[in-house]
Amino acid sequence: MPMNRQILLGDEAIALAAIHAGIGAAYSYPGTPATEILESVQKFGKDRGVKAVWSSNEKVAYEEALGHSYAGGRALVSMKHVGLNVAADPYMSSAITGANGGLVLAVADDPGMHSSQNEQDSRIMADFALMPCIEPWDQQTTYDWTRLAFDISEDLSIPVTLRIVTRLAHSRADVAVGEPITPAKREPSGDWRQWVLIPANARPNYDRLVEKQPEILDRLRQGPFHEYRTEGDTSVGIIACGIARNYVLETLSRYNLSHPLLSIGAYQIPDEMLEDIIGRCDKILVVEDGMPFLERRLRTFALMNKNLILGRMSGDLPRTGEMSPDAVARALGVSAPAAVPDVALPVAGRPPRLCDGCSHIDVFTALIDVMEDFPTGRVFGDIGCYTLGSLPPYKCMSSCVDMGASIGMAIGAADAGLHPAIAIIGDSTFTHSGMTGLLDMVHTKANITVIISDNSYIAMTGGQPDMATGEGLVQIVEGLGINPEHLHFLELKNYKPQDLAVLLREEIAYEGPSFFVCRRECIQAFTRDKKLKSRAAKAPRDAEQPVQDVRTVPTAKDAQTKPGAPA
Ligand SMILES: Cc1ncc(C[n+]2csc(CCOP(=O)(O)OP(=O)(O)O)c2C)c(N)n1
Ligand code: SF4
Repeated sequence: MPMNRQILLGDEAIALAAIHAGIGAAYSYPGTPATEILESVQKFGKDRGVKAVWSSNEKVAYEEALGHSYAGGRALVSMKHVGLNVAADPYMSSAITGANGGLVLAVADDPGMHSSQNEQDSRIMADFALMPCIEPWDQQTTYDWTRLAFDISEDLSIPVTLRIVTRLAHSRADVAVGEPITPAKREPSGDWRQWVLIPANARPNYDRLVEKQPEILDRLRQGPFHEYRTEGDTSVGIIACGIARNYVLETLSRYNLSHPLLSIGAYQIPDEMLEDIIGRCDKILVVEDGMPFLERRLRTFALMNKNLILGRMSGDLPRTGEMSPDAVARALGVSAPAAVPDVALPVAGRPPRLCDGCSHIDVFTALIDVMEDFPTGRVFGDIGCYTLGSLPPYKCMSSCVDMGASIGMAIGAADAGLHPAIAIIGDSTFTHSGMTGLLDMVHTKANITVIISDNSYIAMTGGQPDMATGEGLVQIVEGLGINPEHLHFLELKNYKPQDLAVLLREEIAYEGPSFFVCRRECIQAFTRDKKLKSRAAKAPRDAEQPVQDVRTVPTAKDAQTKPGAPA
């Protein structure tokens, strides 16, 4: 296969490989460190007719990809690890429906929680779903194995999970890339028993999934996913999963060590490889980024010899956080000084803060003013730039748990007698998973006040387009049942925070559900788009066009400026 070489991020390698494997569509909801996967499909797939869509949340993204696969096309769906919780419902059932066109889920975990609320490990999700899971160890294997994952998905008629971690997603390396292929067009699936999961169909489908497990193991055994070097000092053998292989190789080379090394790049793992290294070595060090997924399994094998397996659970490696060569070195009993000496940082560390001029600041200013009257009241927060409202100087947010949790938590707290219970949520978080909370609020006539702090973008993840803003949100909220008398839409540029505070006090006094949509654009994303537009206007032919999301929903402003556009 002819090759050319490119320097690629792990996320870019996935996108390019998926395009080269002939996907017709890619779906995602942004979330670090996976955001750049869809952005790169938009960039690389622009001229190839690949549809690249930001979905309203990860569950919808997964379902769209599954539908594409059903219809016979290859599809990529990408998300961060917590997104897979949101998509867990279709994900688990898709193991039973199986796939028609190749379907690959690229999920980016975040060990060390660089930008996440937890450290869960998607290998466990794939194991739970009984799906094949591939875990590349560098950018080259990311590219090669993503391509292979589509073939495996079609060969075995099952979605394939591709797990990467932050360090791989966000670092660059030289990658040999192959020629794109155009896979043969498949007919839409015609087998209703496969796809209609009523119990009478689901039971035999589930049996088939269980029976398929040895086939999955065989297929993964044939692939290039595991590498076993038997030479070296057998006092300790090392099993390294995914990117941890790099940390081990770096440590062995830095300290001139040699130990048997089994590198694992896919799950399930052939028993014979594990048995061989366990039989060959006195002790086994298991190095994996994320949770002690394999180590736990090996410990059960090795119950008779409790000291055989070393790793996160034995305390030889740190139980939590990102893996590193230094941690591996300490586990192997070597601890020379770090290769990179400490250098004085040119700038002092600073806590994160909202940008000057950020519209969320107006909302927090009003909230701080109002909450001074209610020392026992609480503001339930959500995830986005506005989460910074929990930190000084605002300190006016009491919770931030998962996307969309603010409204549900405020309802529960109000049910427990807490007053006022206020929820603050971003525009994208609201359309991602706040709307169902709003339905509960209306249905139970919950005595809470909700504020959408609407900045017209998904700012936290880099300013992707949102699903609805301004009037569009007001229509959704009204359509879901909020009484218009207690629904306020404030264009913040026309209001002072004191005006918002007055209205908030009035609605807190009202016993029942009330709602605010407070809108002003994110100053960063707005300025970026303005620059891109003026650059494009100056040189319409040559300008690098801003990447267009095929599903950018027209805003109320667009509707006014573009007659006839849907609102
Ligand atoms: C389930 C899940 N998916 C994705 C993310 C990544 N993420 C964090 S906040 C956010 C959306 C923020 O947008 P918005 O609510 O509009 O607030 P803004 O950042 O614009 O203030 C996203 C996508 C996440 N934390 N959890
Ligand atoms: S990026 Fe936008 S939303 Fe986020 S803090 Fe800055 S101005 Fe506010």
